[in-house]
Amino acid sequence: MKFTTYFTMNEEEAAMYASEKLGYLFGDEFHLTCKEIGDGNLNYIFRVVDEISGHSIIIKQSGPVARISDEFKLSPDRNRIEYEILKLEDKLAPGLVPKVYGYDSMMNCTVMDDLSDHQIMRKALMEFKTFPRFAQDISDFMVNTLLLTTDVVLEHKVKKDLVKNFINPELCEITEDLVYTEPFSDYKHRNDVFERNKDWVSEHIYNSVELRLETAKLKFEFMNHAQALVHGDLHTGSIFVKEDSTKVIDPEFAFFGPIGYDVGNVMANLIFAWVHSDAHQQGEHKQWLEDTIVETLDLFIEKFSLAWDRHVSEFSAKTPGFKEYYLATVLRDTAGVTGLELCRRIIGLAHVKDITSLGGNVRVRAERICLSGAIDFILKRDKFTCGEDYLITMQAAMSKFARENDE
Ligand code: SR1
Ligand code: MG
Repeated sequence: MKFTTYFTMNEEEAAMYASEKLGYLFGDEFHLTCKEIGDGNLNYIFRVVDEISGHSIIIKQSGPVARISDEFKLSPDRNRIEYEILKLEDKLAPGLVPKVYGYDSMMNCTVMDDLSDHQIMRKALMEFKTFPRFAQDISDFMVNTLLLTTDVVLEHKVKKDLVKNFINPELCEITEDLVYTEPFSDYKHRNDVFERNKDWVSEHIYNSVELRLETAKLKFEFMNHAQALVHGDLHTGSIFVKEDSTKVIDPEFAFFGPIGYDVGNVMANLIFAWVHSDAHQQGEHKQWLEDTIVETLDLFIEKFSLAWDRHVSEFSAKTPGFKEYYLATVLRDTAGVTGLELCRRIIGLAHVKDITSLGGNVRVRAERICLSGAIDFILKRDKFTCGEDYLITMQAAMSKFARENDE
């Protein structure tokens, strides 16, 4: 096989691909085996192991349609975007992304470090593990990849060139539909709401004209505010962790969009872990998550401000008061996106296991707490200026549920 024409590989073909094209990564003598280990919504992830040395690599291949549903036809070029962005992010935030070894534009695949000694963060949090470095690492990642790709730091023409290179219309369309539109109307009839919460969602979400208006405003900001090179899908399923290491993976949704899109995704997914721990009555873990929710945003704010002073040289951006104005808009977007992500993972097509793994009454309760908090995050988004504000809102949503349900 020469792999000169594109096709989606199976395990055996991926092992042959590695033998033919990637032998240089394994030394003189090797015996390769391969297993497809992906559980994401879009791509195929092949783990190739040399049974002689034990050395392993990952080949990530994108197909012409999403794995979750043929309805999503997507250019495999997303793999190029992912490869180029991982290289760029490795420069901006060293040590916080996997190393990439190569990209094949014919087979639409990228070869990268095998992070099997790490665990996907969502799964690890669902096993009630804690990660003391996480808030520090993720705030570094966000400040360095986001602020440093804005035009308050980059020369304006350099930034515009990057915007051009990372136009990502098909993946952005998924986000526009699944995150910003469908959870608030179900107009494409693709939503997937837990049966026992359907009436609640109709009453509090679909019937709210105010919510529809505010999410429409957020949607057009997402589409038109080419602020920084955002990861675009920064949930806990896109983060690998172990005790002393954090690695952000999967930047295929990346494009120039609002900084708050990434920060809000991190906040919302920590909140999912928090309701999951609460549902399992894991007091200590829940407390760690509360500290982490607060710390993540507060460290982001602190480091963003310090990095601004260090890196911003643009004439207008240095005007006194502009940093505070800019950061306030980022924080407002962050709260709005936190609310959107909380809604879409409960109402929309793509769910999260933190919630779907819960059964019966426990799931009903967890979903309503998240959705009540989400409504506040969206409608009152200019009121969320520090980490504590997030916790107060979620604790209030929990108390409200208890009051209304005689708990
Ligand atoms: C059709 S893709 C559904 C979701 O999976 C990805 O991870 C993104 O979060 C997307 O919205
Ligand atoms: Mg992904």
